[in-house]
Amino acid sequence: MYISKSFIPILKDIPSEAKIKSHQLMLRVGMIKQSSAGIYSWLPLGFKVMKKIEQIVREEQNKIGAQEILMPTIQSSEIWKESGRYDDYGEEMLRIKDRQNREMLYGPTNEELVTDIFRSSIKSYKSLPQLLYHIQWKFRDEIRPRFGIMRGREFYMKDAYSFDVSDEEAFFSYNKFFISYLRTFKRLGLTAIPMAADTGPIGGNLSHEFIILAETGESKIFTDKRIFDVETGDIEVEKKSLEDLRKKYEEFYSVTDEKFNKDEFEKTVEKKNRLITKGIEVGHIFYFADKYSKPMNAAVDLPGGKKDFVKMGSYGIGVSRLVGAIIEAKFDEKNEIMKWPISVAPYELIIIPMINKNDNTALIKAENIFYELTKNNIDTVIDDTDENYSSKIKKSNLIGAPYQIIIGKKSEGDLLEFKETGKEAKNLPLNEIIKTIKELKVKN
Ligand code: 5CA
Repeated sequence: MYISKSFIPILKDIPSEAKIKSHQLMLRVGMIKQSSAGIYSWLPLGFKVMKKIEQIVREEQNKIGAQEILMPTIQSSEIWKESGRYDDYGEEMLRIKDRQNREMLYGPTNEELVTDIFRSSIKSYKSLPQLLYHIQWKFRDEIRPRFGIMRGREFYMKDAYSFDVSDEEAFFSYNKFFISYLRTFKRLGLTAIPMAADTGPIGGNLSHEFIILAETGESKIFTDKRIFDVETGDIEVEKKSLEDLRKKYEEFYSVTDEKFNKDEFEKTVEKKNRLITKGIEVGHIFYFADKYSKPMNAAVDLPGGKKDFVKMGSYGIGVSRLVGAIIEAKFDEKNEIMKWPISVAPYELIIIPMINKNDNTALIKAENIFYELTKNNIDTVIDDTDENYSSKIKKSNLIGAPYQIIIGKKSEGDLLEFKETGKEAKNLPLNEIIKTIKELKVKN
């Protein structure tokens, strides 16, 4: 793949409508294009990053035994009337009428739809637990869409749902998602802190938001700094160790503003450990027992012959929001260097041949290297434009490939000029470069 043929519409200046660095960078390197308020097209660079994030989210869901399904974006109003949320949801729900005049809606979340799927097939406790998830576009007619894809109207979400026979089993499911979220965000190069949260329109009484610190975040948080030092370690997915892990976090006061209580904060957290700051909510989990299963009559047979409504929870990750959240966490605005974690970088490496008009030796060398790297599954692009060295490096820093190979005077014979973005260059043979990158990828 060549930069000259890629659809990467880079802008010279920072677009004035963008107020935060993730929105600025995403517009500047052409990751997205606004289509209407809070609704975006994803261009190749942005789409690649989002798909890599999605895949990590998927792998971590699969690891705890969640099963992937795909539910539609358009839903019938009938099930929402059954749960009682059709009116409650208010103006945020985009309501549509089909040609038969039937009331439909563009799904803002899927508790009703998944409960309907569940109740049509699962009748016995023997089939529980069921953990189902989907990764799908959602629509919420947000009153104030802003900050680009951070608060969009149409956005991409991983949404999971758990069905259990008892509260105890349901907490086990809740804790499985809790640990899987910590692992997911770690693989994305983020430190996300679980914080006790309000349940809002989803309902229930147990809920955590997963927040990453950022001045531009929309969530105000009140926390005991020591929560940042909690070690997750290699936790087994079994009841006791998951419970212990959640307790380790819950030892420290850590809440969003809806749950904040000044007296409690000051009583439980020593002054030196208090942190009041802002953050971005990248995930949110809820336990709401039979809030939906009861009105929608989703019950299973129990061992003694009785029947009971299943106990449910739901678990969301903002996949499209994460693209912006990673930029907020990793973009060095002053030096204009984007440091994507290798796990989600749009390209893992950019080859920068310094091209002379009448001599294509550097380009041919670049193509040979490209071939070798691609054979080793290293996601690579060649900057074949005729720009000068500094403008190519500048572009590469904005796109944010973690590594560069520069083919110019300093790459001689078998030794190549190899640079980790923002650091000093080294001279290394290609097999060493491949080894370095592969090792880093395994760690991720
Ligand atoms: N079904 C429940 C639990 S999964 C649910 O919808 N939860 S939520 O409302 O908290 O959304 C889940 C995640 O989606 C949030 O943590 C956030 O990361 C993301 N999200 C929510 N609204 C938006 C939005 N308007 N734009 C971008 N991402 C959003």
